[in-house]
Amino acid sequence: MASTAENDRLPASDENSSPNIAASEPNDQKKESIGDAVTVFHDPENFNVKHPLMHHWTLWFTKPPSGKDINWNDLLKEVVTFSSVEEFWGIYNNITPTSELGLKADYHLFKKGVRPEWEDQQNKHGGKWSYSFRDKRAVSIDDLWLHAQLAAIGETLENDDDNEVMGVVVNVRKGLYRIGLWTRTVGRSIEGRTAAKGKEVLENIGRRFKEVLRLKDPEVVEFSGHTDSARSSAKAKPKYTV
Ligand code: MGP
Repeated sequence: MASTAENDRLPASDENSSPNIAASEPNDQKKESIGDAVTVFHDPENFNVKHPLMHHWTLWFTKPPSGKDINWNDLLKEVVTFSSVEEFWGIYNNITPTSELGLKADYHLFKKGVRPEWEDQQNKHGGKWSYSFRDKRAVSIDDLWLHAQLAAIGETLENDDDNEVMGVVVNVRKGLYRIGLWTRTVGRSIEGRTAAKGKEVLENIGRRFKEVLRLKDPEVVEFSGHTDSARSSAKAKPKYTV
């Protein structure tokens, strides 16, 4: 595990895992209702059965730059990889909340094996949905970032065969927090999928993301391709909106 600690709470250690689920006392009725599945109720004393996630996920951190000429890639640090619900909560409960990070810091939660960079082989044809929360004091950024992470690891942002979601990101900037969702494609036609279907898949993901961020209808979530972001920073015209 790489050390990126900005303070003692980052990164987390596995011993601190404190599952928040199924925390109530076990009883026979519960044992019956869960049938043969191996769950925490089978070992209530040690409480050590883990609930696997569909994918392994890696948390990354972008350190705020200390000087002007620091390369973006040098600031990006891998923190920890996990693959169960319990490990997620253990990490979540022991890292610095977004609201306490310095300006220019980011958290990135990506599928294991994907670097949270445009250049990664699995990102280079992709893009991101994103929304900027401009009233920093009014927004519960820690809750929203938690919801975004739970939606990603719980696989509720896309349908089973979409294979689009790469990860989620939160940026702390002067005057705004931004939460993004990176996708593998920009909705073009790929094998077995027309361009129209690709666009529909991406827009459905965008709509689910908008719900996760608790945004109202008039608030607009924008999608841009990474090549446009790389070329023209934040000024690129969005490709889709929901
Ligand atoms: P940003 O963090 O996505 O947006 O990119 P921010 O901070 O709101 O700034 P702005 O540029 O949109 O106004 C900030 C800068 O970090 C980019 O301009 C790039 O120089 C660099 N950067 C960000 N990302 C995600 C990448 C990346 O994936 N690869 C590389 N090489 N640089 C990146």
